[in-house]
Amino acid sequence: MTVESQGEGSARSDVVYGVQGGVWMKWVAISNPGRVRTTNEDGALTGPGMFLLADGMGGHDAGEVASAAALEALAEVFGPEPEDAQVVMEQVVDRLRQAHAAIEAIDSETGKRAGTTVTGVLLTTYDGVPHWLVVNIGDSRTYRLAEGYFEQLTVDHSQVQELINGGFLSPEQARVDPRRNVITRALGAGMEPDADFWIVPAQPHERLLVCSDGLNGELTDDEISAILDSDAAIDECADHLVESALNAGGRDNVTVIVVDATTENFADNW
Ligand SMILES: [Mn+2]
Repeated sequence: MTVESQGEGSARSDVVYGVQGGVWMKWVAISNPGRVRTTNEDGALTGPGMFLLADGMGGHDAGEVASAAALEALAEVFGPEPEDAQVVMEQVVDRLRQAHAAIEAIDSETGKRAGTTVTGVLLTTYDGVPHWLVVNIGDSRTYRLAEGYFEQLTVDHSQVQELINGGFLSPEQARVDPRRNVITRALGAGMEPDADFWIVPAQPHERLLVCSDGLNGELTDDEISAILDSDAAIDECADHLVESALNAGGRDNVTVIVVDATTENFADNW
């Protein structure tokens, strides 16, 4: 398990390979502070069958502590083999509640309340078959590209998402709306710590992207999809995504985890 370094600088993992529960995976994570912020409050946690990201808020003495606390709590869920999705979900709910209480107790020098989003996937089984347990609280995102079809697996907890649901904004308008950074759920920050979950079957070949809003705030879904849906290897894709977000302004910390996963033996396919 690796928690990518947070704080001042940029962090980039090597491409890592792993296999768990009949799913072969390779992944890479990059976390960049962006071009405006002096600190990086995002964090990433990766290991075979666990790809999670947290985007902290509240300033450097609060946000990075909050995102790290959430990821450290969730790291304890990780086991050597995938477990039943329902069991894992209950463990994640417990860990998120504990992290929420710890984050609410953080005493920030800035006076801003500490908080963090969390999103990503954990490999589980459902009816004995590999499934991804997708988790989200806040406005970080998990996307999937499979069979040429690109989709956001999560739904943001944000004010603009509620306006989209009500038909008042299009996703394109929401991306530039001044209210776009207002989130409605988080760990800490005096908010409700209720995460949403989805259980989706692992595909024969799929590419997953877990990202903070520093990516999708700068790039449209079409732009993200075009970069992911290429013959490029995951490390090239991850570099391209982060560079594109920086070139578009880099106004927030940008973190991406890109995963290729297959239920077929990669010795034959990769
Ligand atoms: Mn952010």
